Amino acid sequence: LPATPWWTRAVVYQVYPRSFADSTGDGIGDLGGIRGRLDHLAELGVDAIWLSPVYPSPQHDNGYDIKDYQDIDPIFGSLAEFDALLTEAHARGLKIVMDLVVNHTSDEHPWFMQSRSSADNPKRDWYWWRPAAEGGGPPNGWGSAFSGPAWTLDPTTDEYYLHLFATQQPDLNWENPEVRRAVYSMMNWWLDRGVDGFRMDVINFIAKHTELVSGPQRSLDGGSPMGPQIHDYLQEMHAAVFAGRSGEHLTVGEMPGVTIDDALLFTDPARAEVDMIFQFEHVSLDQGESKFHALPRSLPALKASLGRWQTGLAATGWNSLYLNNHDQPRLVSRFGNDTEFRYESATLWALVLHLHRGTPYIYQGEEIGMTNVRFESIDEYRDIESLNHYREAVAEGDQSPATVLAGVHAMGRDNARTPMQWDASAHAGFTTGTPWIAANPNYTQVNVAADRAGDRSIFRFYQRLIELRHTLPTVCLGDFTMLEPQHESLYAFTRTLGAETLLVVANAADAPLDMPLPADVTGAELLLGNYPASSGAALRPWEARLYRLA
Ligand code: TEU
Repeated sequence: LPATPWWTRAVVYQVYPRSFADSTGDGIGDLGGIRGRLDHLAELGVDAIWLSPVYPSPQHDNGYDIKDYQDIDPIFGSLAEFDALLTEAHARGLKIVMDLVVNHTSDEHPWFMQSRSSADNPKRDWYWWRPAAEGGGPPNGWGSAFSGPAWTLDPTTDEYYLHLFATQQPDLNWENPEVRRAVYSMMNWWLDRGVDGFRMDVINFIAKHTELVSGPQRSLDGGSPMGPQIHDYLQEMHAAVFAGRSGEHLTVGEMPGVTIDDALLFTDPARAEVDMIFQFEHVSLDQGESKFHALPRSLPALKASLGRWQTGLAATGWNSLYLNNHDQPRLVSRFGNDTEFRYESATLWALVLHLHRGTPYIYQGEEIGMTNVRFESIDEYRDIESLNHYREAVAEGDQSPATVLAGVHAMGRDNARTPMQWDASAHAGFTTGTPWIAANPNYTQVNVAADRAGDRSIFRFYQRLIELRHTLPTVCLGDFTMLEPQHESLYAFTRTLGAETLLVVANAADAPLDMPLPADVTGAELLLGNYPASSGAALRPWEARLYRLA
């Protein structure tokens, strides 16, 4: 067997600290809360934790707006508490991967406060400042991901600054080598402290298409502002931060809008850029004119997309595998049936995803089948993206407020951000205080304690999947072949390594599927399934099976 990096055999668990566990009673999750729940993660069996941002922040975007890269926000704890978390995690064999948010800072970061203070400040060029376009208005037509223009006029110097996200998230100018050096030195500081890698927020956006930055009015229109210098920056970062180290790190770049060809360049180990990326193709298929206009879902389209990425990165590079995270709706609500077949469809997608080739990511609560939430009023929502969208769309008046709210129900990011459901006690056992966002009312049924006590436990199913990855090289490295790509409800594929072939068959539908399986399973061993053992060919609603073929 080829010697492959540790992350080819690993499963990563994403913690969104604000919503995971509150140890102080202030209603906001914190590092103490995570420490108190490390056994949950160790028992699940994951190899690494990716922590969404815990740095000091005004929290306009729940920590993705950072004002100090080398400290911990007091709402989450302190550096001492972080060190304790790291030590305790490492003692359980869990690595900790930090979120690296360096496309932008908070507008309260001292760098930006200096930059905005005068046109000749030494840090002026650390951000994107431009005069108004000829005839007035923003320098170009780019829109912010959170509604409105991507440029804000700053009265101090009467120039605009660029922010691809919120007004409070000004973009750093990576063309300035001082910016790059400052970021690398901060990364080295965290690695020296013992962290095990970085998940890099919108890292492909750090390189801007300069022609568009200064150029004519042109909308971003869901396209990518990524400039060609991106590969130079990532190679430079690798050389300055990772090259001299042991290699036991993980780097995963979040990259909206990239293609398989881009991904091949980013993840080819010979190019020394990043280990893997989060791509967005499969989570964009059901988005219409905006992410809040959900389109009907198509299993053949989803299979075609995920299958293309499997094939595309088979010989070179590596995939990361996810169906939800803190920005996406809950997978069981989006791709499954979160009422009648919640257990079956949650485990079906777990089996399907974890048997693809790549590194699987579990988002907190996924391991117990947490669902989307439907708050009755927009006042119960907290996410800046959803709130801005609601305000703008209602003001435009093309849709009724109820229709706009329905879009938020289906696609809003708060679906993923309600408190982790630990047990049936008040606020799902997340806090003894008042949570910053209400718990999903279904916590009385859907919670860790109930799941683990039941005879159909989603948590135990994930445990088994992780165990399989840790023990069967074919799960990690086997070649992927999609079967029946056009079928409307059957998700089937094989994984082959040497003499061993694994078969996945899954019926992603509420109705049973009575057809011959796409491979001969005579004498095959059923390694895992989400229904009581059966030899029948018919697949029951949301039934999924994993066979080792004879
Ligand atoms: O997200 C980047 C991104 O492109 C989207 O997923 C975005 O969150 C939004 O949903 C677009 O519709 C990253 C972080 O994951 C996200 O939480 C941050 O808000 C964003 O960057 C800015 O830092």
